[in-house]
Amino acid sequence: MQQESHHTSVTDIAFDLLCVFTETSNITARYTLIEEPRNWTEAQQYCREHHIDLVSIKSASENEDLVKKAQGKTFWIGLFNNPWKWSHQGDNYTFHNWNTGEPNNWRCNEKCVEIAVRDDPSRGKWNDQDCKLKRPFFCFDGKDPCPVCVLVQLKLKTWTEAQQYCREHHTDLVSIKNASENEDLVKKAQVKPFWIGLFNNPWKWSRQGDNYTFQNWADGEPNNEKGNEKCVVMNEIGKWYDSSCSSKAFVVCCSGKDPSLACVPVVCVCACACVRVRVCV
Ligand SMILES: [Ca+2]
Ligand SMILES: [Ca+2]
Repeated sequence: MQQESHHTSVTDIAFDLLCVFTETSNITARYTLIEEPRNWTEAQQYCREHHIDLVSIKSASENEDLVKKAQGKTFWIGLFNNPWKWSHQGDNYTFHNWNTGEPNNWRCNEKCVEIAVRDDPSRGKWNDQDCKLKRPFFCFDGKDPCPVCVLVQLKLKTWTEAQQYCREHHTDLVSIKNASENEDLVKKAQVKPFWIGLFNNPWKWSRQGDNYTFQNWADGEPNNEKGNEKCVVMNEIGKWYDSSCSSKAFVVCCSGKDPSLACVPVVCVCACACVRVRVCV
C-alpha cells in the first residue's frame, strides 16, 4: 500500500542519535531588564505588578545570561534575607555565585542581593547589599512553555512508547488544533514521519482537554487497514495517516508543562547535551 511505505523506509535506516539544536530567543526572553533604578522592595513590587516577580537564578548559564544582558549595570536579583530565599515562590536556593568574602552582611544591614557587572574577576558574582540602595533589576516573565529548542531523536518508538516518553519527559504527544500549527510542526520537525497524539476510534488527542476538530488526513485516510490502525503519524508534507500503534515512527512531544498553555510543538528529543533545555535520556 503506497501510503504505508513511509514506515518501512524509515525503519530500515540505522540510527545514531542526532541532535539538531536551534534556539535561544524565547529562552532568553524570559527576563526583562528594568533600567530605572529602584530599591529592592520597590523593584520586587514593580516586577510583581508588571511581570511575575524578581528574577531567580538557578544555574551558571542563567547567571551569565543575565550578566550579558545587564548592559554593564549592577543589578538586583530576587534573592533576599537570611536564610536566603528567592522572591519568586517555589524557587529553591540551590545555585549561588557569591563573590569571595560574600555574603558578609556588612554593618548587619545587607539583606538583598546584587550582581556586579564589571570587567574584573568579580564580574557576575553576587554580593549581599543594603536593600535601600537603588539599582536596575531583572523581572522574571515566566517560563517559556515551549522552548524553541528543536531536538531530534532518531530512535523510533511505537506510539505507546512515544506517549509514555513524552509524558515522562515533557507534557504529552503533540496535539494539533489548526492548519497553522500543523504547518509549523511540519517545518520544525527534522525527522518524519512522526507520531502525533491522535489515536483510537473515535479519534481523540492524547493530551487531555484537546478537542479533535481540526484534521489533515491524507487522501484515503484514515482507512484502518486490516482493522488495526488506531494511531496517527504525520508525513513529510504534514498529512496524517492512521497506522498500527505497534509500528515505529519518530517522536514529537509538546514540552509545555501546563496543558492549558498554547504550545508551539517541539520536536522531541535527545540524548545530546543540550544546554539550557532539558536533557533527556
Ligand atoms: Ca556584602
Ligand atoms: Ca492508514
